[in-house]
Amino acid sequence: MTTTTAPEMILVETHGRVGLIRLNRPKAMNALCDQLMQELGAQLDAFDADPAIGAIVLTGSDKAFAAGADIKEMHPRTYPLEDFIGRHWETVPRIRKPVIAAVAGFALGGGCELAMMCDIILAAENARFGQPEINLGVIPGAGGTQRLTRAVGKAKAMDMVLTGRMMDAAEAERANLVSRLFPLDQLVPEALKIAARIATLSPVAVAVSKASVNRAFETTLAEGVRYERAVFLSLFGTPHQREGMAAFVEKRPADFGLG
Ligand code: CO8
Repeated sequence: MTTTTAPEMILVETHGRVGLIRLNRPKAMNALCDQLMQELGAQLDAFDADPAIGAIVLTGSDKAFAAGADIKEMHPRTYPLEDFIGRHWETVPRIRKPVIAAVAGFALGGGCELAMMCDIILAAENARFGQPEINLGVIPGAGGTQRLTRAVGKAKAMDMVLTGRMMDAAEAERANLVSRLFPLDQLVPEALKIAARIATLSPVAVAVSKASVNRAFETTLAEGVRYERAVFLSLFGTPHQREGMAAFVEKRPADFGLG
């Protein structure tokens, strides 16, 4: 027998074919403790396995997406560490369905890293991003030095990581960390609309689009283009390619059989 406990630190909703996860530890600014990361990972896996879900939105509160890994939980740890690093942290990049981060308020440290693991970052005008770990005598540990550098370039990444300063939403959009900005009250509704649009499309094409763009961060241009070409050709073996192209030719909306 398996016993499952209801999550306590996340709120879960479904909106049609979109799964919405809200980080919900308001007293701790959504600090990412082990329990929260475990609950988040389990829910992401559950949405990924559910054919009724086509895309996922991950958000926090109006004040904080997440203010980082839980410093109170981390501070007594010594080296060598138990394996807490990465135990539940790599779920977003691992799952096949796209995850949209809808960031309002603080996205700091592990919170900024979690947002950067997502496939699209949307931000409210009050969003603030930062990698302040240097203030704690450590460095980012969930990809901050790598994903921030790839997103905003070396000069700005060094500036953020070495000084621990925060970037406001406008600077984050200018620096290409964020794809679109919205007024705070529009953030989650707009994220749900974008996710709903993605969720109407071919799930196979969506999953391989995510994988293919992510490949750009992991390989050379020539290898990446070869990978993309092989995946592109393989889609001609799917009914969705036939339906998508037939619908265009017949001037009608495509029906990918998603109900
Ligand atoms: N961890 C634990 N508790 C936190 C955290 C945190 N990261 N952030 C805020 N809190 C708690 C505060 O302690 C406070 O609790 P209490 O009321 O019990 O004292 C409550 O949330 C509210 O916070 P503040 O009173 O500080 O609220 P302010 O509005 O004054 O400030 C800030 C908000 C600016 C967000 C401030 O709380 C802050 O600077 N927080 C810490 C930010 C930070 O340093 N983040 C980086 C953490 S280290 C990290 O993320 C490493 C990631 C490595 C991941 C590796 C795993 C694979």
